[in-house]
Amino acid sequence: MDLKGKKILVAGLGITGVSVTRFLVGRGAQVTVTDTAPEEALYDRVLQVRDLGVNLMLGGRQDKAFEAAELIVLSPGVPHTLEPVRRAAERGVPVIGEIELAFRFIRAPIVAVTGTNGKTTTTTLLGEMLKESGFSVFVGGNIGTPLMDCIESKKSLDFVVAEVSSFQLDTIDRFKPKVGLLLNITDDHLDRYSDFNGYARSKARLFMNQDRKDIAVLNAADSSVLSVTKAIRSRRLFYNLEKPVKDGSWISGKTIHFNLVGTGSYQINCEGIPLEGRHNLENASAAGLAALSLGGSIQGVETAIHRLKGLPHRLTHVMTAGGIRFYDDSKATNVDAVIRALEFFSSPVVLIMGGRDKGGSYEGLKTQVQRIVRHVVVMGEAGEKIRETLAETVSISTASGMKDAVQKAMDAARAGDSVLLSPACSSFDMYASYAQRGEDFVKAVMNLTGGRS
Ligand code: UMA
Repeated sequence: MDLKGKKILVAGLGITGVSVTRFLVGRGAQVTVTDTAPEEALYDRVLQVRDLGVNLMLGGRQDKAFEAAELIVLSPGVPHTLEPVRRAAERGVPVIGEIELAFRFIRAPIVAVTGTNGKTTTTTLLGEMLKESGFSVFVGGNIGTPLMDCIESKKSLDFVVAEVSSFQLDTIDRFKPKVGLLLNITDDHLDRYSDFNGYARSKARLFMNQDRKDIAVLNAADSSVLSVTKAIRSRRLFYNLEKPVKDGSWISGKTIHFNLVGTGSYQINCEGIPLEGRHNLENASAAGLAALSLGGSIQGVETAIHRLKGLPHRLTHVMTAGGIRFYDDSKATNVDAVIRALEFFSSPVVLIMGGRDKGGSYEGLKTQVQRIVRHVVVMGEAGEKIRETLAETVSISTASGMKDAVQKAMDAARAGDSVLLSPACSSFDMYASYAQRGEDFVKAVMNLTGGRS
């Protein structure tokens, strides 16, 4: 792809925009960067690109910039359905995302992981399995490090392991992973897609350029995954099966079994691994299949499964005070993730939920809430909608912010209960990220309990 002298618009100055801008300037492109936020709000990021000689158009509408571009690179947070983007595409201007641009320059085979939940854990595990098998690996994408960042690295890479979101898949063109993993599809991001099918179709784009030599690792227990991948050309490896299979993986008790045509049969005992819960056995099965199919060793796969500790803000035990256990699950930004978290508990839970609504329904929570939740505290923009859905199932109070939410949860909890932050919503009404929300929860817990167990 020749970028020299090309007029390129980079839309969005977040982590992605900064990396893309640096890369394009390095390749001699004439870059304009737009962001709808004002300069004051983007201060740190403006500093990172200011001296690169790019044209910055910040705040307000930027239709003119879209009209002048010969190529548009969208950040994942900028919908490809925006009016100026659509008009440019209709005029024949290529509109791509960062992972597509990166794909054109990355030489190592790409392994890409998508799904509604479990992406980050699976991506991290897979990276570790390949490293433990002796390969040189870059891990990036939606996990927080743009894929572009591996291109200028001097290190020669055996594999690039990428976590990819539906937003990123919306703007691919030729992106073709050697191995693609689709973990599950449940309601999420319905504020950005017309309906569930639109979201599911976007996930299936992961496989659209794969051929018979490529591999799709698919969750056999997820009917939406099966339905959107019926027509793909790739070799399919199924996991999360109950019974032995010829080419795939199944789970019995705490043991994961792998059977791969041309590779062999293996089993791994997962008793006592740090990643708890059935869903993590599923994540480990998916990652293991991918690693083994790429030549990873069973020892490498096993070592990574036994070593990897839980990632931050995913059902993380913060502390125990006055007999009440506090858990930070701020990463649970959709209903399915909250259900998974509640399944983990066998004693009553006081649940803190809410944030920015994503357009789905909270109905799916009712069974688990009825089973194990003593009280719900709602907050943020979605608070009222959650209250309306669960009002007849459980007692509910409304909090003005995180500190108030933790206080109300402590008032409702009894010794032996757990207080769980598992919001089912994005954080963007109150915080810059789920991580910041989780940190605020931990701070409130520390303040209100005096930080003592
Ligand atoms: N912006 C515009 N116009 C718009 C919308 C946004 O100019 O119409 C601007 C915003 O003002 C902001 C910038 O775009 O300054 C932000 O861009 P971005 O939202 O794409 O954020 P990045 O910092 O580039 O982070 C993105 C991913 N963010 C999203 O998908 C929302 C990060 O995933 C990812 O780690 C990073 O690229 C590197 O690949 C985060 C995420 O929440 C963790 N992902 C969603 C999820 O996991 O559910 C998909």
